[in-house]
Amino acid sequence: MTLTDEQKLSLFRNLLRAYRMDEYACRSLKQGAIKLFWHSSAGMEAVGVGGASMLAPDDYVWYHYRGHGLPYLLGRGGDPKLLFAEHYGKASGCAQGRSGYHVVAPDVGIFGFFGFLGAGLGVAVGYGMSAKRRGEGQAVLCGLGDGTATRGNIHESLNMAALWKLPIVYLCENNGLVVHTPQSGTYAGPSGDYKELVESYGIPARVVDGQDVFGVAEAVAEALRHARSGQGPAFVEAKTFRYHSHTEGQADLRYSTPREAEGRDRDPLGIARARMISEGLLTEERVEALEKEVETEIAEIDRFCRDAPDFVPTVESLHAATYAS
Ligand SMILES: Cc1ncc(C[n+]2csc(CCOP(=O)(O)OP(=O)(O)O)c2C)c(N)n1
Repeated sequence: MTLTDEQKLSLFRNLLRAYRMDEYACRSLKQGAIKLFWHSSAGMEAVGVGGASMLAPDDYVWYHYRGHGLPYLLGRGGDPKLLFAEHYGKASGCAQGRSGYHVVAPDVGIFGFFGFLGAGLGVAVGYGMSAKRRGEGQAVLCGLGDGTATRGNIHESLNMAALWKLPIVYLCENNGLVVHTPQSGTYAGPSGDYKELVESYGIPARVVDGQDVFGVAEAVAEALRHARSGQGPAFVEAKTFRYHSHTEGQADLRYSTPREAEGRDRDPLGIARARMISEGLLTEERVEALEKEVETEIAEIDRFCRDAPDFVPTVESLHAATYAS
């Protein structure tokens, strides 16, 4: 699949937004404006942005939790104001501030998230079944980390999706770390690729450079074509790099070595920027102008979040959000 110039521009713009908004989230957490925590996606934004951008409007997404779904939400065209207001614990957040960090955006096919890693693997099968039964060509994008890929239910999910030929694209964000344990301590597969495990279920799998937003987008677009054709699921494994520690602000989880410096030569924004300029799709001045636009958008988000009314928990409101009656 060859991306159009328009698609490349949109991918670049959303990557830039994901990148700068992650920085904003890290700052806001430090200032105490974000209440709970932030699992930064810094260094990994190209995977969610690239993958989610290739979906059709009525497709479904179960996102990988880094950046709390922000790269996927932006790729889908969702509204980041509501995500941030949720993190600020505001009543105008996407879950009325009740969750503090779980993102829901039904307008773009994001129906929630689970604190329990891998739960989305099972739910994606259900969404895949529903899409297949309705026969309207919908697909499901199921993001997961490499640690999540070592959970037992990966087998149930891959097995049933393959058996029932469900239209699911798995997008594995392989950053080689589970909290701070390297992949060599969590996965026995000899090559370190999940591809070999996935292919044993007869599911086509591809390993791509997760730092290249265009490469991820092309691979996911191809995988979606396969999934929609009735041949069953496909798996894309994006090798990526996490800059920050597991979550922001947890001193005990800080790296002893500066990973950020280590990964800078594979920086997703730097790679995309260089490519856009070398292909003549952007100039330095235009990139600067886009940076300014994103800065303005972030200032508006900040104002929106700070001005919004707080979520005030009451027994009734918590009950209403949890039970049907
Ligand atoms: C079932 C379950 N076990 C453990 C955790 C705690 N936990 C949260 S994130 C995480 C690491 C996940 O690693 P990975 O899937 O590779 O994603 P990454 O953080 O590397 O992007 C763990 C162990 C959890 N949320 N759920």
